[in-house]
Amino acid sequence: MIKNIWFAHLTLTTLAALTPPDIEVKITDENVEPIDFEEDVDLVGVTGMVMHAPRAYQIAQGFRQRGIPVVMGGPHASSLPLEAKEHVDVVVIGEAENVWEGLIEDFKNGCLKPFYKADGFCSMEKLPFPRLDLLRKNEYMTINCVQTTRGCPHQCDFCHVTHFFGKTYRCRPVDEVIEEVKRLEGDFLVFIDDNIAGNRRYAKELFTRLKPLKKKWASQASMTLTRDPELLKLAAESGCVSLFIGVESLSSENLKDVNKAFNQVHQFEEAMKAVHDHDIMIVAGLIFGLDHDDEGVFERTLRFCERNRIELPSFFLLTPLPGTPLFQRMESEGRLLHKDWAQYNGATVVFKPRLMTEETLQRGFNWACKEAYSWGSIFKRVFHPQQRFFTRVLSNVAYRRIAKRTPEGYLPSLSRILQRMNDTIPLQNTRDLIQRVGEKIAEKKLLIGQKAADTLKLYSIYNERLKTLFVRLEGSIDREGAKELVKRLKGVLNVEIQKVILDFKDVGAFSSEAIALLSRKGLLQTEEGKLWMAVNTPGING
Ligand code: B12
Ligand code: SF4
Repeated sequence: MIKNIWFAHLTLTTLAALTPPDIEVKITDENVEPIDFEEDVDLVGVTGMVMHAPRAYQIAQGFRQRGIPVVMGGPHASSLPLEAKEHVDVVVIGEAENVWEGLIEDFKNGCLKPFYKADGFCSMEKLPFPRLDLLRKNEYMTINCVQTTRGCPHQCDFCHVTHFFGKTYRCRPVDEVIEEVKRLEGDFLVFIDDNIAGNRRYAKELFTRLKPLKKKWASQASMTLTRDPELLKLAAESGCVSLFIGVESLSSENLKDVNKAFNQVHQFEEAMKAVHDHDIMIVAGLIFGLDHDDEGVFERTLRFCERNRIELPSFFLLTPLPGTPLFQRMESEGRLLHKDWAQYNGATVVFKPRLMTEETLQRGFNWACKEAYSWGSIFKRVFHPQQRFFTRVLSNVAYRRIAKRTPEGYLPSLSRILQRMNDTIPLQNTRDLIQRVGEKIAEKKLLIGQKAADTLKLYSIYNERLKTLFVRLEGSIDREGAKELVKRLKGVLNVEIQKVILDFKDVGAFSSEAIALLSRKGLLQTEEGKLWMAVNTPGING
């Protein structure tokens, strides 16, 4: 499976390149081959993300019991060096470039220190080319990986990148990148940058210089790239065929919460189209479990992917990674379920979600992963007028194989209902529409199209913990709209929903018939403790 879609991280190939040439180096990537714990080695280095930590510690133990010292580095060890130190002999915090050679020298002299941490970030100039020759080339989709930048100009709360690299965004000299790319065999490569277009000037120069090499490449970029037509065009012309884009959420409130408001929900569809217009495949990163996600999020998100023909939806469960602002927040709110790092893998719920239970989130996520790679959904997403149809189908088939391993899920029972409760009802009868002024309904009739909205919008969120449906209404309500609203609300009532709160604050105009109907049906009652409760209701008598 890995062979079809995975490329190797540059971590160990980079370390190997930093190792003095008189030292023999071997790389074992446990994703593609077993570890030989009996191997004749003097020093072992292990790397790993948070979810790999328990396994990294086991590996360390396997070698340490033979008396072989173990060094650990990478995202997890750098975030929690004291924890890592309990399991290994030496911890490297942060980048290795400025400390690795010294560490090896200390090892030779028998004076290894417990921690190594560079004084600052390394220079991006003259970095040695990673030792790709040490990888089992046939075990990956490609081993042609190159890094052009480190860090990201943004600071999304859930992301480990800013925590690791601080607010820096560092670029390698374009000449050196081009030289490295030229040396690669074959015509496809992956730029493993976190955000290849973080510096527009640099990216433009890089893409321009790549053009004559006639390579095809894939990478990751933030949504901001889609707002620069010139840069997007250059990317495509320089051979970009696929981009991982962090869409994250279809809710602006969610995006604001995690410091990612630069992703503008109303521009998403246009942005996806712009990327497709350049024949670039989209791998969209989407997170479930953010604080404004309710049970409707799974289906809503999947349908968004289908409507926009996103080739490879990549769903993740929100995961508070140690070191990130999200982790601090969740920990201080007492919402972390445990610190079993192996489960911090983006596919297991490890915190208490706000609007649903852990179980609903997990099952809904499982459902979305499986459903996205059902044939039905694949067909909806892969038919494009653009080229590379077979690449699209083949990568979907590879993802489908992985999705099949996801445990059974189900669409939460309220999902369909919530879709209907998040809708727009058009206004039909404008005759006796009257305007709401502050707390009152004014006598004055309105001319539709001039002041009143010609729709009634429903924004609904279900809080599974409180078993309460919150419905915010916006726009204008005529008699037909009120009837439809009553029908829908009565339809949602089932044993799970114990309370419905209707918020009329953003309703600017009502017809008197609508008010009469809503009041007759009890939807304007403001008393607490009842099944229905209305807030911000209009002053009915004007
Ligand atoms: C490429 C990549 C991927 C690829 C993997 C490639 C593939 N196999 O197909 C894909 C897209 C699939 C991927 C997936 C995931 N990834 Co990823 N990925 C990266 C990325 C962008 C580059 C990794 C890389 O090669 N870096 C370049 C090397 C040179 O840097 P480095 O690894 O940091 O190593 C340096 C130092 O850390 C240190 N060092 C590291 N290890 C060691 C060991 C020793 C002994 C020493 C001395 C030093 C040392 O020295 C190196 C040189 O300075 C990183 C981000 C990043 N900037 O690193 C994220 C990153 C590693 N991924 C991350 C995450 C969370 C994931 C996922 C879990 C996402 C998810 N929720 O599903 C999955 C997990 C996949 C899996 N099962 O492993 C996080 C890890 C966070 C954490 N704290 O654990 C990172 C940091 C990105 C982020 N947004 O926060 N990933
Ligand atoms: S834009 Fe992407 S890489 Fe940058 S901080 Fe946000 S999530 Fe991380």
